[in-house]
Amino acid sequence: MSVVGIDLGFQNCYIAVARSGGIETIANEYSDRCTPACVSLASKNRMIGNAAKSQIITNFKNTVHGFKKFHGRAFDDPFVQAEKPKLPYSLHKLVNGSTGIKVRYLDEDKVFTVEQITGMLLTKLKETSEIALKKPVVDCVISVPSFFTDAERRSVFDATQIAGLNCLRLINDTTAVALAYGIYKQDLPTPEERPRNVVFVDMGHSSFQVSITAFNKGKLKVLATAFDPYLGGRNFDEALVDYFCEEFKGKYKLNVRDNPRALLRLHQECEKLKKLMSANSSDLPLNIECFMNDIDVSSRMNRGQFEETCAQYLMRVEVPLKTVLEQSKLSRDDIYAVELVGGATRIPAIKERITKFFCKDISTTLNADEAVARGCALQCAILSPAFKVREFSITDVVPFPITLRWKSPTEDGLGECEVFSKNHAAPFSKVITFHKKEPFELEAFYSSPQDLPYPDHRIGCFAVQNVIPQPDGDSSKVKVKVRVNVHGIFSVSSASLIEKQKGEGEEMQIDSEPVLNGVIEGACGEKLDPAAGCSKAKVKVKSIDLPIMSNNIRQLDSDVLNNFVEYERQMIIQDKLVKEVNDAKNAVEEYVYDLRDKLCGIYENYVTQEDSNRLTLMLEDTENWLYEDGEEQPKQVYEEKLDALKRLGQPIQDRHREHEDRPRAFEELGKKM
Ligand code: ATP
Ligand code: K
Ligand code: MG
Repeated sequence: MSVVGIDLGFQNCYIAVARSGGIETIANEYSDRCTPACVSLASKNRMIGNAAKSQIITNFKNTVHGFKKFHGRAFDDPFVQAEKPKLPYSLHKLVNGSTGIKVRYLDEDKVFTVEQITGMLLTKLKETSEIALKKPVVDCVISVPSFFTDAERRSVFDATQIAGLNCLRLINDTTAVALAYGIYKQDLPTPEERPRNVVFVDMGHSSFQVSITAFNKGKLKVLATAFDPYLGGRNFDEALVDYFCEEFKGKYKLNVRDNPRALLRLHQECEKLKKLMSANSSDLPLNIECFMNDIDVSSRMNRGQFEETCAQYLMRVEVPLKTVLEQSKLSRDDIYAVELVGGATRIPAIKERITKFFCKDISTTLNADEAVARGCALQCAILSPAFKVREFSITDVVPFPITLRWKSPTEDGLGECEVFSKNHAAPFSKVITFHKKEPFELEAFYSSPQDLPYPDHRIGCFAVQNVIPQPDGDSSKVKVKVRVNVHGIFSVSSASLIEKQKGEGEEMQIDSEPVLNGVIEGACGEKLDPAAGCSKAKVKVKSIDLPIMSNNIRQLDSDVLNNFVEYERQMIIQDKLVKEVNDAKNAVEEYVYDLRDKLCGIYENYVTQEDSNRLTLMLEDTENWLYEDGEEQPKQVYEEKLDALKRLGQPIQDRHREHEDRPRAFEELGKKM
């Protein structure tokens, strides 16, 4: 069983795995530990990660990036509508109202769901881990922003299934970081002592998250989280792009926004400039050759100007810091350390604001880019029975309060109750007792829509079926279990009807308000509520499971999901075929160059002039063929071509090798004698 953690970033993804030596982040085939969250569709195959990133400008209409926030969102969602004009690729409204991504793939117009696109990215990350671990990878833990709502989490979870992964936990970014911080600390306070409170700050490309976590030996408990879901590195890039677009309009009379390629190039250059300004406070140049209409553009900026240009974003840094501190009910003096991760926290002005707010030097003891992935891998190791790792219990929080509203067709009893308050411990199950004579419906929703970074506060409807009155006509006692599971996903997970047994003479109290009993779940699954199904008085009861029909849950139907799983498999096969053909073609090309070099080099004395001339001619023909008729051929044709060349090249190589080996053999012999 493999142990893999994936940081699924808006811009950058990282993979960490457990190996004998411990947790390590792994590199992809480009020797890069960062895999860009980028998918490029083409007429024969897909490119994913680094290969896709290099297509951003050349194949801009079909190269998809910046899609993480489309998870769980409707096409008409204000955020999606605001992103749409800024994207080089097209969005499309799907039949169910969600956000589709329209591209050309295999020479056809195709609309993919965001689950499919993230599924493709996860396929790539899965393959990368399989290559590193040299075995199949299925089990993993994947990070999501702490502010992701039910719909967004369900959507990411669907994507993991499309990629054939078994996601043991969707873990919040800042919680993964907390685990990476805490698990190796030898000096944490004992459970009886006051905990060590640490602030974790993560600003990535798209969002800003903060948590305060309390550590004791062997456990961490998130006290509170806060966020600005729309503040990240990309806002700073965009501010620079705006600035230079304006400048170039006056200076060069260029309308950069009319030219998607130029705009994308400017974006890339602005991001580079932004990073340079983090390390350098002097004036820095921005030069782009042949930018638009054959014009070279150039400009300059320094850190002071950058901070001025981005003032509106820098102002927002303090807000979540304040919120998280208030929510945790701690004072600044209770904070042991402030740890920063995420690329955008490297911006000096952001660091300064955080330092100033907490009146504390900030620590960067964690790897800012890899801490999330490492935390994910650690969680995966803890959950995996095959791996021995220090026990470490994790208690996370519910980011937004959840309320249940219930109604039945004829009974009055319409009511509602907040089942999970803000910052309630999670994962967590609760049992609610109802007294009902007929089936009823439970509607779950987020009860503070004003705090929700998501336009729709509904979670879903759960119909508790087969409820009947007691034989004596009384209401039946119905126990309903609601939970926020390890992924942070809400559900009404089970319901049962408690039937009084005849002759036991039970006097039951009719509750007007439902009774709530809570049980903390273990990190890896469900523990049963000890109180469920048996009443405290010694009354004989029978418990009957009731079916629950869920409705309006924003998750893919199983048929649709199965189709996507199958389609992803086909695309993987297609990519593999294309790769094999390309590899076969490259092998011919390489052989041509290699043999040509050697014919006038090391092979010179092992081939007659006549044969050499003939072979050189043949190599030249082959090279020309590769650019013409041989440009696109089946794999077999390339293999045959290579074989034909090798039939002539091999004897020369053999003669050369034999000659080289002979003196060496004598030497060996000499040593032995
Ligand atoms: P998210 O967490 O929002 O999903 P992500 O995890 O992909 O996004 P990170 O990899 O943490 O994001 O950070 C990427 C951002 O950090 C980019 O905006 C990048 O430009 C920025 N960044 C990286 N290095 C620096 C630097 N030295 N100075 C300023 N910004 C930087
Ligand atoms: K990242
Ligand atoms: Mg991130």
